[in-house]
Amino acid sequence: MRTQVAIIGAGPAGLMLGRLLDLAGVDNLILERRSADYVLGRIRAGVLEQGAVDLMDRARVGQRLHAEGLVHEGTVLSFDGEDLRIDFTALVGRQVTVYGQTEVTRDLMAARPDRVIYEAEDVALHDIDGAASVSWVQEGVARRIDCDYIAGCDGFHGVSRASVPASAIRTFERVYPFGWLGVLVDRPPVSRELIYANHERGFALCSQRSLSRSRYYVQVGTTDTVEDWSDQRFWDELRHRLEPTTAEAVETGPSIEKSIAQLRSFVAEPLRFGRLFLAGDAAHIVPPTGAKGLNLAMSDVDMLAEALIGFYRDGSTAGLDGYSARALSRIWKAERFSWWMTNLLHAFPENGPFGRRMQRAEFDYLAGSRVARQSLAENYTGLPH
Ligand code: FAS
Ligand code: PHB
Repeated sequence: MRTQVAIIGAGPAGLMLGRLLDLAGVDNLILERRSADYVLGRIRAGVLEQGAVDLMDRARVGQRLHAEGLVHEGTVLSFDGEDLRIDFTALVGRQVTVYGQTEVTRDLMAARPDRVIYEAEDVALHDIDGAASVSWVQEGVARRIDCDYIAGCDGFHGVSRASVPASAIRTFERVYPFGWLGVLVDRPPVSRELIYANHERGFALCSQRSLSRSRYYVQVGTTDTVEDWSDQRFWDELRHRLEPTTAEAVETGPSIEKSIAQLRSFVAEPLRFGRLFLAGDAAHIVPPTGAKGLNLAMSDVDMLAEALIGFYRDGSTAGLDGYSARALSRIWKAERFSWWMTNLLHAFPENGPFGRRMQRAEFDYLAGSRVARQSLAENYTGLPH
């Protein structure tokens, strides 16, 4: 068997890349180790930048997004119960759209029913510097496909980055001393817009998936487990951390999903190794505070698709040769913003009273400076692809 591009991973990055290549007539095959249901069952991101919305439209899968997505013109930062609204429209003339990653994945899955192999076991990359190929096991049968290029879209724990010799790759990492406990509940959101709260007990986030389904998070310790957190304990802690009238207005209910994500910042350099390219979480991780993870995966794939299509359309390798530097330039700016938002909004007891005063001063500066709020709005709504 042979294809032009073998894509490893059927998360948002892999599926979007496959879709864009399909539309441009570039043959590709996606290999996913999990089942489609398993991939859809992972509850993750919730906010799309305009660049990601535009990419969904270019991929001709944006119909449901425009019908069901919620356009948000701003967000609220709350510091010890004091709220500050960041008005995206007034500050930068852009908005974000609340539309769950699960729905993005569902829309992309529906667009390419056949060229994804799910439950592909033991995926392995071969000869990434020469005659590249990928092998896997499917229903007990060993299979292999030759390809021109491999796109590693298999997330942080995938096989692609792990296939690169340690001497050829450099990584940068910051692991945060806390995690996010997330709860999904079928109750109306407490507010029209998202609320990011910094309380001395810890961070909290009020988000949403629709007008009848909400997503809430609280900062927890790195050793906490889901079992440590009954629904009642979660709702009590969330309310402690919100401005009192907001806390009172939270509609609680039984959690339909509850999970803990550890927070880290991570970047691998470079993003190309011969015929292998890395995109999405395979290349980088951001703490979800700035809602950048999914959006970065989309901008990586936007650039990689343009480079691959350019090669097959007119034989130019310029896009492929420039992909790593171009993607990393945007990745590092998103890493910075996500790191900055995380430091602004979480409790860092190890930083002591001085550290808390620095957070208060940052919040007061935002409250008093339109320019500071413009910078936050420019980054949150997304820098250009
Ligand atoms: P993904 O991890 O989504 O997809 C990679 C795919 O590759 C998976 O389906 C996996 O099964 C497959 N795979 C892995 N190894 C393989 C192998 N060896 N062979 C074949 N396939 C393989 N971002 C936000 O913006 N907001 C959030 O709130 C948020 N919450 C998150 C919570 C968690 C627990 C995690 C892990 C991430 C969260 N993110 C969040 C980030 C997340 O949305 C990612 O940025 C996004 O899923 C990136 O998409 P992909 O790069 O496609 O990687
Ligand atoms: C979410 O709804 O899951 C979400 C929203 C904004 C973030 C992180 C997560 O910054």
